[in-house]
Amino acid sequence: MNATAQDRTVTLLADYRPYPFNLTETRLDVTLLPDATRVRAAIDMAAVPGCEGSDLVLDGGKGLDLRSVALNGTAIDPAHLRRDNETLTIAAAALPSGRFTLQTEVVIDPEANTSCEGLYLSGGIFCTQCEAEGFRHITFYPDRPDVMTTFRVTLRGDLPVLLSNGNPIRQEPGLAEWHDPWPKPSYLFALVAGDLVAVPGRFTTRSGREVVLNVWVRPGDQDRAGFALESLVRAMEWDERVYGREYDLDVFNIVAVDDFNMGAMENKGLNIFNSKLVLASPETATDADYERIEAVIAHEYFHNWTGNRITCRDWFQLCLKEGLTVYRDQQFTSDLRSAAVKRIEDVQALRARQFREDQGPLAHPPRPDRYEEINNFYTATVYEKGAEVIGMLRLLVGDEGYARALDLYFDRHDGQAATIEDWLAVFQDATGRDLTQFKRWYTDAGTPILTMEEHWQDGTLTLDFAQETPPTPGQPDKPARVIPVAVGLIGPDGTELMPTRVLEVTEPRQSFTFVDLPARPVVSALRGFSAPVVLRRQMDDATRAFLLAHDSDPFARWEAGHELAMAALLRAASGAAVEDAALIGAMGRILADDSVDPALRALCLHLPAEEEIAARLAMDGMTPDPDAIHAAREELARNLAQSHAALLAGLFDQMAVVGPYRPDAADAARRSLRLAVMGLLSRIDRGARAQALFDAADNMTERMSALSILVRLGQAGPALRAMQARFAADRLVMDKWFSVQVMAAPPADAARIARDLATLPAFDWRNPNRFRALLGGLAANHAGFHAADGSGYRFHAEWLIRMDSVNPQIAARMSTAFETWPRYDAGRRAHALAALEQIAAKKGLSRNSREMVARMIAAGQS
Ligand code: B3K
Ligand code: ZN
Repeated sequence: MNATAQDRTVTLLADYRPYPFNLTETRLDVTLLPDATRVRAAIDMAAVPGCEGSDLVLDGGKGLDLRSVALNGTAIDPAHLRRDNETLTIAAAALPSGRFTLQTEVVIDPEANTSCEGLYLSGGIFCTQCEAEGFRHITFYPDRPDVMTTFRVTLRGDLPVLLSNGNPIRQEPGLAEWHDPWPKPSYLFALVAGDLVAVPGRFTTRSGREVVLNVWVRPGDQDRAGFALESLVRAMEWDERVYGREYDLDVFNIVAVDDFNMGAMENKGLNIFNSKLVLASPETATDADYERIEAVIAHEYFHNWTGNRITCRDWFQLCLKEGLTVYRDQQFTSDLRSAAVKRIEDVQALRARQFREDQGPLAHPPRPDRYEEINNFYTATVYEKGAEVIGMLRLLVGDEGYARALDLYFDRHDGQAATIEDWLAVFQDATGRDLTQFKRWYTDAGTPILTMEEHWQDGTLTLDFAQETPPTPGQPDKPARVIPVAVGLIGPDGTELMPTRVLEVTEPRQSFTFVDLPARPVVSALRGFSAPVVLRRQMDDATRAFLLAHDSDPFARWEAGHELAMAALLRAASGAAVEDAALIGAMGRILADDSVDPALRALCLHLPAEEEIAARLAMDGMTPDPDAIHAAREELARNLAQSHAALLAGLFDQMAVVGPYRPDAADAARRSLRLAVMGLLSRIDRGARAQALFDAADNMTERMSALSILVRLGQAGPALRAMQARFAADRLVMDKWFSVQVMAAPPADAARIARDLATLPAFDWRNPNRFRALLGGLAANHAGFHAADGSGYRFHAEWLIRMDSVNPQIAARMSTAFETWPRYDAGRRAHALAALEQIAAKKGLSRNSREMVARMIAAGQS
């Protein structure tokens, strides 16, 4: 590729320039027809003082069939118009001075749009997805987040329901008019139209505004929308109580659609959701689904303030809204459910997705400074690490400082498109703390490795820290960051010697001392996972077991157990004999401890995932062998089951939940322990309990857990057939049916099973959920995806190539299955590289996939 051609595709943070026009109102008049929707836009605007003489550049792609362009009602001389593949430019010479109205008319074809971006049809329902750059597929517009204005929208069409943002102004058969009084960028625009029914609710804000709530679903799905509606009310109450944020329109609409590229979208007053994050019944949704629905409903609602009222200046600032909104939804779930369990789950997810990203070719900072395709940057780093960074900020400035800073943020930036610099300035101004060094968390990629050594002498304990962040693409050297390390000291009898203290490590090497200690304590470090780092310390199994038994910090307690299991697995996976006596003893004690929350016990029982073991081996400079890792983990699970057979059998009975299914945290906790126990017992009971539970279960949580065991044991045939017969018409359940068969399959069979499933008529691969179910299921089967013969890689590459022409966002997203390829052996690397090169060679490959695959291939050349 020649340099100029490549340069044009890259967007740089350093190139940001404000838009030279101010918009004051946008009026859209949309006549909806599946194959020829007419969009008339009238945009009131004026040149920004000092920018008179600028050409008016509007974004808009090839899919817009331009019928007319006028200024103040007069058609523009075509000599003043210029169009390329991505823009329409009106020459400055044609623009009136002062305020003017630009009018355009385009015709688009939603029916032909398979990308789930812009205006498209999902199961006959018109819907939109405009973030990040979808609005430009609907009409010509300055499609960038710092251009904000109010919208008036008229929708016409022979459709029962016609929805857009803001408040309803006029509703009559075939026509609806909406007005959104809050200035917003185009990425928050939405319309939905079709045959939908509402599950209604109400909410009165604390200042007395009456808000009509609706969850819109397809006729027949009403009985599965109640939990989403309840979750919305809980989120609205919580945001008032905890952040003092009220809702600001007369209506709040949520719509569930079946074809959606991600979880949901926070369009102002009209959130659009993937139906899997709205529809739930005990028969069809698992405990994890319920928890996720509650969290995502809250997340999108919370965006109303963190994202919509205050948005991002440009897409490099994405973590400004996403990191903060994830942080807020995590707080919400902690408050409503178990804070300890939530923290552990979040750390597990962070390590599985974000650490993995940081350690591979796709590493980037929470605030990147270049991209080719912004949709490739809706990542774990931007979202989850973005949230961790806020958690650290809070720890450094304290709860009160955080509350003051947030109040100032809302006061100062309401109605604005802000930056990370604005965000940090608010914290500096509210608390007086200098955040210059802290900012590196936003600008530098990579997970710091923090080494801690302990020295004990005459009642004084010294902790020596050293920090180092490995190089990441484009960032070879990393200066030291500020790392808050929450530390506790535990005496030999298990008592805490002091309240938890937060040490601030700011230097490459730094020491802290604790004096006048009566006896050498056990150090509990990185409590609550106080910073997203890898902590390295020498610790023997006995000390880990001690922390698992005594640590008062639930995260640190779980971590000690996790490390105990990890140590045993690392030894076994690198060929040493399995030594698991310490783990087995410690597990027995925690399992039998009825004072410990069953959910926490369940988490302790889950052995580290194969992917995590591989990551750890790679970080320690070894080449992970997926088959050896799988075998080691299987053996350890069997040993645990055999050693604790009676205890586990007792717990399985004790944890049975009586009465009808309820998705609340207490019942879910009991189920989680019972099902984790069943998983271990299946190693010795040949799946007898799983089969019995599958046959008797009245809920999807138990049914799926049982089914997964049966698949692993290779005896799921009848269960799979029964499930298919019963749920054939339920897309969400059938997604689970596809996914479990590859995810839990014996690794040697996984790729073949995936291939067979892909031939079924029910494999409606254009549906993002179905595609993700199968390819994501295989990617989650570590030893299966990384099969030594390359069969997993080939399967993926073939389908990614196919999907790329239909839905580039999904293809690019799913290509991340390959991001760890450089860590494996030469044979696997050759297969993976061949698969990536096969994708790269595809004619007409999308910008999305091209960028992802090029970044991953580049890792092989360094
Ligand atoms: N803001 C959306 C994500 C949009 C993704 C665009 N590819 C959902 C969310 O984070 O709430
Ligand atoms: Zn979000």
